[in-house]
Amino acid sequence: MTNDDANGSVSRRGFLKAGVGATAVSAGAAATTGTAGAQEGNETSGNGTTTAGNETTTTGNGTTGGGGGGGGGGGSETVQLTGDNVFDPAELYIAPGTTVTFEWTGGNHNIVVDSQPSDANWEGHQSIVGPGNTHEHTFEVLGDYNYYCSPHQSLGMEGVIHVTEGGVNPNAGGGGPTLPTSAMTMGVATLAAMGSTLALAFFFIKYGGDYEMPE
Ligand SMILES: [Cu+2]
Repeated sequence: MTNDDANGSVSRRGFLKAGVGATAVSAGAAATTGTAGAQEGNETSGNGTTTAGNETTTTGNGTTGGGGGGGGGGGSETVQLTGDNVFDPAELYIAPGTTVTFEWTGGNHNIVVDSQPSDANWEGHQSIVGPGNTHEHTFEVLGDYNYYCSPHQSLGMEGVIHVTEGGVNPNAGGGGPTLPTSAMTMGVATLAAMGSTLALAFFFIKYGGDYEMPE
């Protein structure tokens, strides 16, 4: 309706002016669209990158959460010996030099070291004690430490501590392929968003130019 009138009047008022104007508008549109595209690109790809970064960080958290260590040495973790007859957490990834505190929170348990690196010297806690007791050990040697509670081993009260560089859980890398996939999905969505934004910008500028031209 109004658009038709406007377009009609533009075409009636002279091709020459419209032609020159259209060229100018086209150039302007190209420039402006380019700017809009660049801005949009910055924003969207910035978001995309940030999201990907967050996800990567999440992986890091997962790794750190599993290992807790965070930096070699000085770190600390806690494993509880609970009334449910479990070590909590039963599996731990820590960096060398991390001190693990075992806390008896319920029931009577002990800590028998089943296996550990040949040059490690963790002795565990042979005597069976109850809530309120603690046992500390600083794990310096890389490798796996398997341990169990002798009264409850048959119930599955077993644990393992993995001492790895940086406390990294190598299995957490399995989540890796998921990240690029979602990053790619994000990238496609970003491109689609950019494309539609560019199209919108183009039409806005084009019709906006036609409106202003009649003065
Ligand atoms: Cu036990």
